[in-house]
Amino acid sequence: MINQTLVLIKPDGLKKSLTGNILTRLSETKLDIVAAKIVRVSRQLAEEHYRHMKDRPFYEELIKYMMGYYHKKKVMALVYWGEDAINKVRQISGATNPEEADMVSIRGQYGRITTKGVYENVIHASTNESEAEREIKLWFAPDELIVDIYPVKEVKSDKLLRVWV
Ligand code: 3AN
Repeated sequence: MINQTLVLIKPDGLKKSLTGNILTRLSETKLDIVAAKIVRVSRQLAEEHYRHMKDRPFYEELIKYMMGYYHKKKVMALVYWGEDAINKVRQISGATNPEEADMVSIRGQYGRITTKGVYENVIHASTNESEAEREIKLWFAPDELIVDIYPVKEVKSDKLLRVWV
């Protein structure tokens, strides 16, 4: 079944100069990249992304981690599309806990647990179709994807827009 998934290279992945390595590992899946950008993560975006983790004891640390506590406060967001994309990317990403992840998975290779107990696991990958839809719509506007994955509508707006001069 063809589907799509949100991938985030988290701030530790960017800080450690792992972007190329992670994209190379992901290219083993032979999936298509249909959207990509660098994002500075606001608290609001981090909280919305991890809203299902709100009751967990490490929630505050998790939010700070996603916003970036190194000087490189950025995340790379991508959408991968193709046959069984969600499972293929989850598989190559490895388990949530980088110490338990398969050692040749992305998290197994590059992740760590800090002395504070934060799982710095370098990558996020959507878990299922409904989460993928929620997350892709949260991180990307329709025009930032090169394919129409979900239905869109056109709205007239007098919103202030920033344009190039
Ligand atoms: P996954 O990212 O593998 O889907 P989730 O959704 O259970 O896993 O967890 C979201 C994020 O919360 C993880 N990527 C990780 O950064 C962090 N996390 C999960 N469990 C723990 C934990 N026990 N201790 C610290 N951080 C955790």
